[in-house]
Amino acid sequence: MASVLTSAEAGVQTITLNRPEKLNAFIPEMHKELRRALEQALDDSAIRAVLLTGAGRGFCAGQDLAERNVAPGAAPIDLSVSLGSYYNPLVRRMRELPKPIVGAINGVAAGAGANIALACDIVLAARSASFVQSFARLGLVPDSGGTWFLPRLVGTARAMGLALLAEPLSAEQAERWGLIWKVLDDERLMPEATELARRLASGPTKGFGLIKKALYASAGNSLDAQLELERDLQRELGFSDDYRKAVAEFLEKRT
Ligand code: LHQ
Repeated sequence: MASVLTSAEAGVQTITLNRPEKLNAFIPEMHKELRRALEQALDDSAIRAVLLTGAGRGFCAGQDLAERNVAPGAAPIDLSVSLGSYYNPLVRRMRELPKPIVGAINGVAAGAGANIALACDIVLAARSASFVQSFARLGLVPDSGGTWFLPRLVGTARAMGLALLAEPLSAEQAERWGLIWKVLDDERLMPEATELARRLASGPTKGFGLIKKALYASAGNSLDAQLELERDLQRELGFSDDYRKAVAEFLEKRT
């Protein structure tokens, strides 16, 4: 059985992490399949938005720890290898994909799974979902972008509490704190996430790609640098058909 399922409809590629019996914990095969699915989303011009979710009752429990169990007396495992080979390229690919990614967080998102959820551009979560920075329980630091995303999304005080205490944060609290876009009743999650992804897929893809670029660049830029970036991106978009058509439609009072 594939550990990642994909389907495409109405411009949206739906990617479903599919190891439900292990709460969609990552093994190398799942990383490889997810990478292929995201490459396809990048290359296929008919795909204009991505919807990422998990099969079963969890979104993703992070690294499959059965694969990272060090037996007594055995040589330690170099964890940087899996970050360098899999998790870091995944987070970069998601952030750099010039198409919006909607995360539909259907259940618990733990460890790297929580931070992959936060790497999506718009995060919707089921009311029963939760976010756990479980790394400290293993004596690890939050990875997959966690130490970057958390302080930027919720501030250092809350980021530190989440990272040090490794307690589950409910979807409702995550919404109140601004960690995610919106919490939805469980049965509304997939219909609303699909509708949102389709809406994004029918919008100005080039503009959306550059909105991602600008907003994510802002975290490392001065205001001056950001103003210049906005000027450059706007120049590029001002030459696009989307802009020309949208202005004409506005002036002619068409939608
Ligand atoms: C799992 C897992 C799991 C294997 C649930 N692995 N089986 C990157 C690079 C390299 C190395 C190190 O790490 C990283 C990044 C990371 O992601 S580190 C963090 C790894 N993840 C965790 O520490 C989370 C571990 N899981 C949990 O704490 C709980 O399972 C949560 C809170 C997610 C859910 O709890 P429950 O709802 O009570 O479910 P459960 O614990 O009963 O899990 C259901 C099954 O899934 C169970 O299997 P079983 O055969 O007993 O039914 C778990 O063993 C399995 N599972 N997470 N990460």
